[in-house]
Amino acid sequence: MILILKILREGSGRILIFLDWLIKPSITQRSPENQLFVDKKTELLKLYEFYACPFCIKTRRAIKRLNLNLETRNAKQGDYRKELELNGGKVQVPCLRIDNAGEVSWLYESNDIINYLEKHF
Ligand SMILES: N[C@@H](CCC(=O)N[C@@H](CS)C(=O)NCC(=O)O)C(=O)O
Repeated sequence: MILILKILREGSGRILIFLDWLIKPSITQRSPENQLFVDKKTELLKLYEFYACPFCIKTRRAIKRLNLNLETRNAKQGDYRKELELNGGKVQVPCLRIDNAGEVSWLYESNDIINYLEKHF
């Protein structure tokens, strides 16, 4: 049963990736100076994600729409997964790692992440 759900989720993720590629969001335009300023700020943000997770696709789409150059980290396995579990508290994606002048916080929930990004950018 769990396996079937996983396959369905992975499958729907792949369909969403295709639709996301097909229907491009309109992208926020900035002056080069403003974009540079925003790029500097987004250096402090990292998005932990799975490639085909529907919630991550939604979040990545918002990142694209807001024209943010934000590093994404594949937490499916390996060091980033361990890092997320150990420091964030659980393996759930998407999760935004926010480095606020050396003070790190971990923001879960796609809607909260999108709200945070829309508020700050
Ligand atoms: N309500 C959450 C749902 C996130 C969620 O269910 N993520 C799944 C992947 S699609 C997850 O992290 N599962 C943990 C795992 O598969 O180990 C959100 O909107 O971000």
